[in-house]
Amino acid sequence: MLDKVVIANRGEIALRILRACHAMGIRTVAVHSTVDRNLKHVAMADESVCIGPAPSTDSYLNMASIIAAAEVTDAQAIHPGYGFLSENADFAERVEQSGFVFIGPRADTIRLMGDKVEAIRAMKSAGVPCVPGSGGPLGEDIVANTRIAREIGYPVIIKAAGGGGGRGMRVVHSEAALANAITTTKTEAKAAFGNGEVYMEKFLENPRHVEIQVLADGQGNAIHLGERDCSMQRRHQKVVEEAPAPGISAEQRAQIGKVCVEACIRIGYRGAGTFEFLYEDGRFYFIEMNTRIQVEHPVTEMVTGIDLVAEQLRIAAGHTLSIRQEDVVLEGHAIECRINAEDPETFIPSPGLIQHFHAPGGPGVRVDTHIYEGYRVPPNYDSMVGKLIVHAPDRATAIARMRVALSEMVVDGIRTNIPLQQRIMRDQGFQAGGQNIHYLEKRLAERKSKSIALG
Ligand code: MV4
Repeated sequence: MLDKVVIANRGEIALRILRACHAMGIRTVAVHSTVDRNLKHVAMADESVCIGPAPSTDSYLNMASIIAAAEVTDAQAIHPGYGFLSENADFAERVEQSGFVFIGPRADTIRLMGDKVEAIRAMKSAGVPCVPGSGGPLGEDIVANTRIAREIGYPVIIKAAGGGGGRGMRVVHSEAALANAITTTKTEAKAAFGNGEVYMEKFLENPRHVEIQVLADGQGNAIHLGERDCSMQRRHQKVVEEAPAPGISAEQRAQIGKVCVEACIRIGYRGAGTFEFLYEDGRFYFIEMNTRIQVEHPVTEMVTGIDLVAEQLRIAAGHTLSIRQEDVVLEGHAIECRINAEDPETFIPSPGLIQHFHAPGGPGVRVDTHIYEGYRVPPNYDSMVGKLIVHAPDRATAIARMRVALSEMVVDGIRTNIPLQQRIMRDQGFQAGGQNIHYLEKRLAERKSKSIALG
């Protein structure tokens, strides 16, 4: 097994990684920015290294500082968590060239999935169902592009090859708007990602966001751990996630899961990964692959009983997968509410001092958070300060448990989105299940117009 791991992240995920390491007898090195010296995992780590000032570009994105921290502490491996450098192929490459293990896929796999055109090409040829589209980058010829759009049928969406996660996209409803949309998306993509390549897909109007979790050892073995529904989102930020996805049958799950597993084996995938799909009219359409552990991984852990971070560490240590597909059994239903330090009405970030904190508890309740009484949420990073996860025999019971847990939870001193999460848990549409990606934003817009109308 690995003997010492650098945790190249902060907040709740750094604590989650530290817990997995310590449970496996692996020593930990916390790397942190100057404003983060009071993070909970920094206090718990075997060693800690300050890697720079508050701005993440100077600390959590500073590749040289993080690798230097691994060198001075004589660590063996680096866990990137999510965000920051987790999907940076150049970082993964530099980590390995410096003689450390990158806890994630090979650098060339990360690079492949970072180029959405190439990722779709690879997945399509591996038999993964994709959205009808250009099947490659768009050229300059507007006549050719118009023909592609006509074949796909309007509306279409123009996406940047270097984009992803909602950045660099434009919907086109008519032929008249096509040429301009392509030009503008290209220009923006070149400026934002240094890559002006764009591609075209059929625009699906009312899909759900359903993703498949996989684990692969890079030695010819892969399994899937079922799906998560992440359709409850606002501005490409997930708000609530759940597993399994409402209305997906065991047969459908096994079928799409098998396709993902075969694709993993085909590309020699290593580590934890997520296949992102749009799901509409009973069909899956691949859009992107994430090559990291994700924020919402706990809902999968709760329904499978598998510790995904521990599996990442075992795979990084060179072990073959010890879990067989037939050993993956889904039990019950899990829901995660992201807890953000933000105003529940305006969504404006609300950093500051946590004056009181009471974590909820009881059967099937899990709290993944780094906050504590007296902790000051800095203004420099993402506003997510924790995740509340519940597990129950069925979805209705999970919602009931989440309602109780949210009502028990006290985070005083800052504003949080707990009131928003309480409204979602009481919402009839959410309770019905299976809402699409536009549902939450529509409900929020309705509420806003009502509050204006009522003064
Ligand atoms: C789409 C789409 C509809 N049709 N592609 C947004 C994030 C990026 N991962 C892909 N996204 C979308 N791609 C086609 N062909 C709608 C979205 C989309 C979306 C997807 C998942 C979760 C939330 C979303 C919110 C708006 C748009």
